[in-house]
Amino acid sequence: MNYKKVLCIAGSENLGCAGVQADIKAVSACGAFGAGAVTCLVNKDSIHVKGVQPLPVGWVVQAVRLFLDDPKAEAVKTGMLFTRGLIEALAELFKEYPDIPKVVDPVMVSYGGDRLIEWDAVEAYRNVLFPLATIITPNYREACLLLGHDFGTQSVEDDMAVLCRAGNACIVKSFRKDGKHMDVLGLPSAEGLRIRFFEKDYIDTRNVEGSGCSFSSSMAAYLAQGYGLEEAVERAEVYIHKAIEKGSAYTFGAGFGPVCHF
Ligand code: PXL
Repeated sequence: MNYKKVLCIAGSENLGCAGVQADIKAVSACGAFGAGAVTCLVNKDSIHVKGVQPLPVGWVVQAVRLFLDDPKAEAVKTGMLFTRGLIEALAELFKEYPDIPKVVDPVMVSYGGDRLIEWDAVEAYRNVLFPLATIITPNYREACLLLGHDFGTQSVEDDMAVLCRAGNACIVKSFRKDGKHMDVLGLPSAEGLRIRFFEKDYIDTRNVEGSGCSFSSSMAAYLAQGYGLEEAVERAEVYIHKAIEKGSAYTFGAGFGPVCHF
């Protein structure tokens, strides 16, 4: 038998709510084999990030290359990359592996509002990594940072076209409009960009730390198992909704707690 392997390239987060810890739990819960190439070490409590130690770019690139050459991955997911140097180096590396589906979660801010990226790296995402991504998964705040204006105030369709400009699909998470909560999916096709809205019942909980990490990782797990992109997105939507619902029953520290992965 063969494992369906997902390589998660992401930060390590000491509480186990977000980052590579969350990624591997989500991948496991969704039926695939989760591996982690750690990009940086994050120290935080349940509210704030207290410190970030990036690992050397060459070290991270070596970890990724070793996995992609042997044992090889059926899908890759990127999370917190933090520096422009790492984003550029990974983009160069990914060009050698064009056939592996790549979920790029452009992690920029934590739920507590702390910065998880160096500002000059936002540009690098747009210029070099998005063109190589199968799908990008910004949350609402990250979509605004990528666009340079508030997402969806003028035209959702126009903003999605910008976010999908490099040929990648995109799902913007947690967009609120007219009292509704939704994720907005843009799927490029020969007939143009197709937009889908996933409307959601709002779950009133602070246990959403790492929900973005877990969502993108679950999508990568489904892609690794051979589901098409749209079905992988649909399954990831169901998974994360259940994980947030279950997680809402728990208490975890004073601030933002985890989703319940299993
Ligand atoms: O949830 C965003 C996130 C992603 N990756 C790492 C993090 C966090 C939030 O704190 O620490 C490593």
